Amino acid sequence: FQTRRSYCHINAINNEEAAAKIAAVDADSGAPTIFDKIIAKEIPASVVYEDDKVLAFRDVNPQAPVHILVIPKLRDGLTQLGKAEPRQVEILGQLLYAAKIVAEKEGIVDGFRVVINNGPNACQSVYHLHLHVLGGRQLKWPPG
Ligand code: TR5
Repeated sequence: FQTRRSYCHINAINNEEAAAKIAAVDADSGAPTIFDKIIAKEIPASVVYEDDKVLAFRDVNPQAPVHILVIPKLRDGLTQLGKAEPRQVEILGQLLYAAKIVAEKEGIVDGFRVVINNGPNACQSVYHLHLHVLGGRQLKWPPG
C-alpha cells in the first residue's frame, strides 16, 4: 500500500509539473486566463472578499480546509511576481493586506500561510498573479 501510495503521489507531482511547464509557454502572451472569467463573473467562484482592486475566492482544489486565492482585478502585465515592476508596488501591498483580511474573515489568524508560486519550477499554473492563503489545519514546515 505504501508503495502504491507513493507512486500516486509521485504521479500527482509530475502532473502538476507538466501542467506548469505547459502553462509557462503562454505566460507572456497576454491571453486571458481562467481568472479573467472569474473576475468577469462568466464562471462562478466562491468569493470571500472583494474590493475595487482585489478579488478573493476559494481554490477549486483546496490544499487545506481554508484555501483562498487573492488576485488583482486588473492583471496589467502582472502575470507573476517575478515580472513585477515598481509601478505595481501599491497593488502588491493591497494583495498582501487583502490576504490578512481574508485570514481574519476565515478565522485563521492564529495560523495561516501566504504562498506565491512563481514560474514553472514552482508549479505556477495560472499566469495572473495570485496569492494562496492556506490555513485551518496545522501547516508543516518546511513545505514540499
Ligand atoms: O499553481 P498556481 O500557483 O498557479 O495556482 C493556481 C491555482 O488555481 C491552483 O491552486 C488551482 O487549484 C486554482 N484554480 C484553477 C482553476 C480554478 C482554481 N480555483 C478556483 N476556480 C477555478 N476554476 C473555475 N478553474 C480553474 N481552472
